[in-house]
Amino acid sequence: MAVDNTAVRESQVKRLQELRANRDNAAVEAALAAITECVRTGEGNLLALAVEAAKVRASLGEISDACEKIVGRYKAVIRLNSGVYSAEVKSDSAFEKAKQMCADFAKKEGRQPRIMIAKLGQDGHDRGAKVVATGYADIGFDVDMGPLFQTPEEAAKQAVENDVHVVGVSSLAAGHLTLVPQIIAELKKLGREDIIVVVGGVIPAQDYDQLYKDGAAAIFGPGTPVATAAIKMLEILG
Ligand code: B12
Repeated sequence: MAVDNTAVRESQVKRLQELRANRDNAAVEAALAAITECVRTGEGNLLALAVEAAKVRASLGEISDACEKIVGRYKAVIRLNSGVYSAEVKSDSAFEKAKQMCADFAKKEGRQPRIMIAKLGQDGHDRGAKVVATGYADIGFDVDMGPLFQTPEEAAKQAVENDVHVVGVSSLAAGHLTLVPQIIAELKKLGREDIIVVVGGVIPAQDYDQLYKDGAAAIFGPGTPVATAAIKMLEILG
């Protein structure tokens, strides 16, 4: 089934507006203040207070914000391993070819090809991103791993600051039709249309045409061998 990302967002915004218009806002404020106080003092039962806030129709975002005022927002750190991929595929001919192309690129350009793997929006699936980040590093790419939950603007800024050749958006939560054009537009705003954008992850076949129209240089779905994607990217860069 196709997910219409814009329609989902619009219906969520509408439901939140209805929720806020039809509740006792003073009761919500009091319940949220009790949460903030509990987090500040460490006294009381936070779960019970969150349930009370939900009963008076506070949203999950508001409940999180009430905690965040004191403890800030949790930042997930993506940890990468290196050498795992190369240890497994030593004698693979595509892997050897990708390594050679990478070396040729470095000779010509004076530096390794550099890729930033980006996780945009609310998509928390980080396994594919980690797998490909490790694989490309073993092939010889310089790899930057963006944090989870970046906005397209933040990711484009990081890509430009690090002067990457490629941004690889890993998308598994159906945000690609919105987020990919946005990051391409942000790169353009920063004067770096030359940075190519490729997309990996779970992308339904019927969305490929639109993504190409939006400016994606290549799309790599589940099961794409890492070396095959690397060769394709190096061909595009070449
Ligand atoms: C594991 C998993 C989860 C785990 C994620 C754990 C984690 N830390 O990553 C958990 C349980 C948390 C989860 C949650 C959800 N999930 Co989930 N999940 C999966 C599952 C089963 C496997 C994904 C995976 O790890 N694959 C293994 C990795 C190695 O493969 P990969 O990511 O595809 O990467 C490969 C390629 O795609 C490509 N690639 C990927 N990224 C990149 C980047 C670049 C640059 C390149 C070149 C290539 C590339 O190369 C990789 C190697 O071949 C898939 C189903 C599936 N079979 O794909 C659903 C799936 C992705 N999930 C789905 C959904 C709907 C959700 C939830 C929204 C469910 C819910 N209602 O709460 C939440 C969303 C949470 C969030 N905030 O993101 C849907 C997405 C539907 C869509 N895209 O239209 C899927 C497809 C299941 C389905 N059939 O409906 N999920």
